[in-house]
Amino acid sequence: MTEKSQNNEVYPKLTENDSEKGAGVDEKPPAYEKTHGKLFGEVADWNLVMKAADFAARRHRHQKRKDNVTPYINHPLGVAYILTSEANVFDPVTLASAVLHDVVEDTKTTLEEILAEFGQEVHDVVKECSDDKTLPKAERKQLQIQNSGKHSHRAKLVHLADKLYNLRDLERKTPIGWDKKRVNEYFQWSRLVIGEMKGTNSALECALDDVINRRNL
Ligand SMILES: [Mn+2]
Repeated sequence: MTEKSQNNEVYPKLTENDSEKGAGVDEKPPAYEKTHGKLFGEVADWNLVMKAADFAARRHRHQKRKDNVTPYINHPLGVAYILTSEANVFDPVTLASAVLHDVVEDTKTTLEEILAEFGQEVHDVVKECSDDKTLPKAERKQLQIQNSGKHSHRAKLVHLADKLYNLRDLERKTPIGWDKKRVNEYFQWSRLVIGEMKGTNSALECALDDVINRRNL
């Protein structure tokens, strides 16, 4: 097989005539960009979200949810699925951030790693969604109420979907060691945090209202 025909198989849209502009494999003629530009974009988007899912699965691999049985990764994947299936959110940065939203808070993963692997935009959203675990729990909870209203739109979407997933979980099953009072307090605190993010996404906010109203606080 000649070198030229190999090139032609790898780049079928490139002309076979080397004397024409853009015939070399290292150059992409404008026509090639135009035909495949969108596909490249979608492929890159899918790859970002899948890479985030793979990364989160690896980092959360030893963790379980509060029932000590369910794998932790069910939660971030479920949060991302709430965004696509209920909130109509398909922005890849938001979805990748949703899948990664607990890796800094709950594993040894650093924000520097998120920046290096996923870029500035995902880094910024994950940062906004991560509590500072060096602070006492009561202070962290208070800070969520104070800060959630100042978050970016993407961080608010992730935060609302996270709360929706957690409240539905609590509604379904009381975690080990929790009594009714503690569950009710979690609902009340969540209602305050959510209240700071009104006007972000009506589907998420309606679903959150439903689950909170069912609780009869
Ligand atoms: Mn979470």
